[in-house]
Formats: sequence, C-alpha cells, structure tokens
Amino acid sequence: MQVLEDIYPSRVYDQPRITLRRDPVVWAESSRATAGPLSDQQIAEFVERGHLFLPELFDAAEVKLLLDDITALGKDREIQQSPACIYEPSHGIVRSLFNIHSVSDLFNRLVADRRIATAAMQILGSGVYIHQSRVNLKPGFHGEQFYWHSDFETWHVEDGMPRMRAISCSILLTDNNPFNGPLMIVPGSHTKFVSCVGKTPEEHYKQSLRKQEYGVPDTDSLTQLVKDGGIVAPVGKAGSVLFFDCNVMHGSSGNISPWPRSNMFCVYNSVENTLVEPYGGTAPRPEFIAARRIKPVVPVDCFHS
Ligand code: 6CS
Ligand code: FE
Repeated sequence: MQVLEDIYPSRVYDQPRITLRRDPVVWAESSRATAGPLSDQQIAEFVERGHLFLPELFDAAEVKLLLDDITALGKDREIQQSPACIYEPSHGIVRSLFNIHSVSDLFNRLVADRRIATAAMQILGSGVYIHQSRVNLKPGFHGEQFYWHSDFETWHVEDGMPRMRAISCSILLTDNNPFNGPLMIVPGSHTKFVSCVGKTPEEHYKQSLRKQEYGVPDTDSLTQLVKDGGIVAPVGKAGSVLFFDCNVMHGSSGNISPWPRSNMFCVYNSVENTLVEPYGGTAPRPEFIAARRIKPVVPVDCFHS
C-alpha cells in the first residue's frame, strides 16, 4: 500500500511544470558531512553542479580486465537472449547490458570497489545498495543516442524510488571524447524537478530502454535549464569516473566516430531510500532494472582478491 506522499509528481498533469528539489544533494549523518575519500572542495562541486569527474581513478590494467570480461559476457548465448540484454531499435547491435554486477564476479566486486563505494556513501550519508547496474555500449559508427532525461523521474514514477537520494557512478571503459557520444550534463539542473507529460504504458521499459518516449522533458523546460546552467561533456581517459546526481538532466548523442564509447554505470541508492510501489501506478519493473532485494554494499579492494 502506498503511504508516502508524492512530492515529485510526474506524468500526471497535462502541462509540464518545474518545481524545486526538496531533498539535499549531499546527505549528512549529522551536522557534519560523512567521512569519505572526497575533499570538501569536491563535495562542494558536486552540490553545486550535480556531478563530479575523477580522472583516471582506475588504471589501464584494471580497465583491460573489465573490457575483457565484457567481451566474454557478450559471447555468452544465455546473456545474449536474456531480457537484460537490450538491442538498438534499428539494428541488432547491443545497446545495454543490465544487471552486469549479477552476472559477472568481477563487476560484482567492482560495484563495491572501495574507491567508488565509499564516495557514494559519503555523498548519500548512509549505507548504499545497487539499485541498477549496466554497461552502455556505443560502438563506432553505430551507437545511438540517449535523449535528455532525469533518471530520478523514471525511477520515481516507474520504480517507486521515494527521494532524491541516489547517485550514478559511470566508469569510462574507453576514452570518451567530444566525438564519440560522451555523456552531456546540464550543470545545476539537479536542483529543479521537471514534471513530464504523458501517461506511462504498462511494460514501458521494453520500449524505453531502447528509445524513451514517456518521462521525456519538454523542450521549453530543457531550454530554461540550459539557459541557467549550460551544457558540459566531461570527457577523459578510460578509467576515469563520473559521479552524477540522480536528478541531473543528461543525455548523449549517437556515435558516428570510429571510436567506441563503452561506459559502465552503477547506481547507488541509500539503504534509507528503498523502493515502494511505483508512483505512476504501473507494475514494478523487473529486478534486473530496479532492485527490491537489497544487499548493502561492503567495500572491497576489487582487484586484489
Ligand atoms: O529506465 C531507466 O532506468 C534508465 N533509463 C535511462 C535513459 N537512463 C538511466 C536508466 O538506465
Ligand atoms: Fe540516464
């Protein structure tokens, strides 16, 4: 039974609305910030801009192990045929592989890697668990776009995530440059909530993970957010890490360059922000997209087992 008030209604009005965020960006256990690897300056940057880029946090040998693991997973027929393997709408190329931390021991350790997991705990001010993990593959010439969106809008409406107390961590597995479809972010947009128009169809995820059509912000709201914050594309070497807030507006273009863009994403949610019934009234999405069986992350040294 739904008991929590919906403070972020979306896909319910016939006109878009922009309202203010009603949650902190960095959550503290007490009046003092939670201890962790990020400096006060890095925390302040995340609060203000809604994202933080950490160049080459993982080294080349670590990145190679991760890429080799993805290549092996990609050859596995069971994985190829699983619902967690999402193909591009216009051709048979793999767009995303969801729940990668559940099918690979290495990625299972990676999401708990001390360098990233403790930063997530520091920002969210609590223990964390993995709400979602995936790799998004954008091979040279063929990778397609991800239109502008706030992840939280979808996770709230379709998954029942109550508050803005989750962050994404993207590990760049290939170099990201201005030409191969890097993630683009609207700095500061995480402080506003764009209520989108449209009623979510049942089993929307079967379509939306290939091309999203509901939970898409309107162009006037996007224009306003970009007028206020501009657009940045944090790019850098493979092994770099991008943390971004669950509500920051982001998207990426197709990759018509020859260079592949392969990025791994894991979403840390606070153990105090677990999922309830979806606010949009549809059936909950499957476990491989939105975890309800919670396993708190225990930090490890991923590559020294
Ligand atoms: O539906 C989702 O959960 C997701 N969709 C997008 C476009 N980004 C984040 C997440 O993977
Ligand atoms: Fe996203």
